[in-house]
Amino acid sequence: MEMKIEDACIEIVQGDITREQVDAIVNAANSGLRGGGGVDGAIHRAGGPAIMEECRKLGGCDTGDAKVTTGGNLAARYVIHAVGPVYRNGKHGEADLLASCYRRSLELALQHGCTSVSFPAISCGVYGYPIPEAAAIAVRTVKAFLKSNRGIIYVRFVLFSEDVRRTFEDALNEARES
Ligand code: AR6
Repeated sequence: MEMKIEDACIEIVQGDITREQVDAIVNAANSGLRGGGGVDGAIHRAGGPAIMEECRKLGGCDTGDAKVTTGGNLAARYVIHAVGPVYRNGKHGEADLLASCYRRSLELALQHGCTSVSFPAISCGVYGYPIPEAAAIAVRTVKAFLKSNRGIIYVRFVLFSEDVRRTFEDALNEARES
């Protein structure tokens, strides 16, 4: 499924983000940039040790922020490591922090000359964010960014499971009307 925004396009697909042929893929990292399970583990496994070598020099990353490394052996030139919030009850600034992850990732992608970026469902695994809320924030934030910035022409949400993919599609449909 896709949606056009100015000269750009948001696309939702189901798949493995490590296989994306885009300028940058976004990782759902932790604040130590130490690697872990989920999509983080998959990206480090597929991209090889060069990614962790750079991560070690970055001194961690605040929640809601992002940092860039090489893509190592991946087809993507860069990995943008974004640190999503751990979901508690929604009253600890989680929505703002999650939106900030998407915005900061796109800002960094622009600064590095990327025109295409793929995102996973940040915070939707181990960090426990309710998927419908996370999907609405993700889609809304990316749409707003593409409306007010030129340069990135292709943003893909690459969702691992069918239910998460469907939930992101629902959020994209809702965002068409707003
Ligand atoms: N491609 C696309 N999506 C994936 C892939 C993949 N290869 N593998 C998993 N997902 P999570 P978080 C989905 O837990 O909630 C790590 O240990 C997964 O199904 O990876 O932000 C980090 O080091 C889910 O929908 O990230 C942190 O400590 C989504 O990616 C912590 O987990 C995100 O799930 C971050 O937790």
